[in-house]
Amino acid sequence: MKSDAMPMIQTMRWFGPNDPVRLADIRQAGATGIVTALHELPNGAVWSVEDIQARKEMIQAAGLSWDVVESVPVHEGIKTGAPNRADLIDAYSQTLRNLGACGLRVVTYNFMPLLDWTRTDLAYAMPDGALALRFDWSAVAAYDQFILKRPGAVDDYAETVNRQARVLFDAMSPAERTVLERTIIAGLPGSEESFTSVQFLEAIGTYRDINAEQLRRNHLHFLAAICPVAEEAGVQLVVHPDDPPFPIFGLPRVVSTEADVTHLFAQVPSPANGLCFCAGSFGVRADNDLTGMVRRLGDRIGFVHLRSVQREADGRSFHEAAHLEGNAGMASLVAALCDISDAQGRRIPMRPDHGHQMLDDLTKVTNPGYSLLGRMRGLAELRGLERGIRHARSEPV
Ligand code: DNO
Repeated sequence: MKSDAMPMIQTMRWFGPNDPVRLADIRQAGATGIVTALHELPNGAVWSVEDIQARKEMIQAAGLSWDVVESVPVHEGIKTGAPNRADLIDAYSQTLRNLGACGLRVVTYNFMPLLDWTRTDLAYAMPDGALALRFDWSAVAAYDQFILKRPGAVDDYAETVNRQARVLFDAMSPAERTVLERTIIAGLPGSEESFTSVQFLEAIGTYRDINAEQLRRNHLHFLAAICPVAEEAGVQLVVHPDDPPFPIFGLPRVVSTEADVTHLFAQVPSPANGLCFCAGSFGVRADNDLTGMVRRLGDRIGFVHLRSVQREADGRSFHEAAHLEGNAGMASLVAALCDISDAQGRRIPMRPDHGHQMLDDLTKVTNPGYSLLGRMRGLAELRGLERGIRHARSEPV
């Protein structure tokens, strides 16, 4: 028997004391760790040692450990390179020092302009009656052109998509149009930003002079400044990829592919510069070879989101499949994760990302993607998969 098995650390995301899912529920679901943030603080605020410590103790009192911070949001001023960027980076640095002082070791962030993750339908019915999250490119085009009315939007979509968008929009009731608008811009859990369409259009204007190349420069500027601080604080920063992994609403996205992240690591080689490997986000692009990416980027991966998307025919649209279904190829992905963690001799925290709204959760108010039972199913399937893989290799499990 091999003695070097390094099973993944099984965690679940928790949105803090206001989350309808309780810490005790997460413990019963089988996770040992929590992924959370001080969601109540505005972007850019310094997280104090006292606040961090209090949250950590609350988690420990429930018999769990706070394994990963998701996220310390990066202020828009850092992404756009605003005049106060240095002050904003100072504040971020102080938060990292405080997290490090409290024993937090992995901090997730993203570098998506304005929007974090985005969907167009939060209740897409699966054949078994469970509800999934869906991203429909024609619905994005419809919102962009007919509700947001972004100048030039029509040119960002193929002719066929524009035709479908028109048909879709014309068939929608005013109430359905409002739901689409709120779904896209009101902020999904963890996004920390929320807009009306008027505010969103105005905010898009702040990116007028920022193309992908400039956004990349701003990201590298942030990393070059922050990684030495993170190293000193004993913290690894892990970037979450763009979700979805391509530009939307004319806003650039620069953390969408293997080449994107390899560039970041080449330019800022600090060990504090890491990756949150999100299978669902990268997996929307058929040209992202998920298993190969895990094998090649393994030493940078500090945190893993396991989720599988089902890509749809137009190459942009997708919905969230059950964790072992869809396009991810979850078995080979988990096998690769076992290999890299064993080879490096370290346990990597994972969480079942999102889940269907199902069973009793269908009648409850839940955070989209973060109801308990669907994620519990996901965790159960994923931990069984890992166990089975390790058992088949005669590793002690
Ligand atoms: C969505 C999440 C993202 C993620 C951030 C990281 O479910 O994966 O909101 O937390 O992009 O900063």
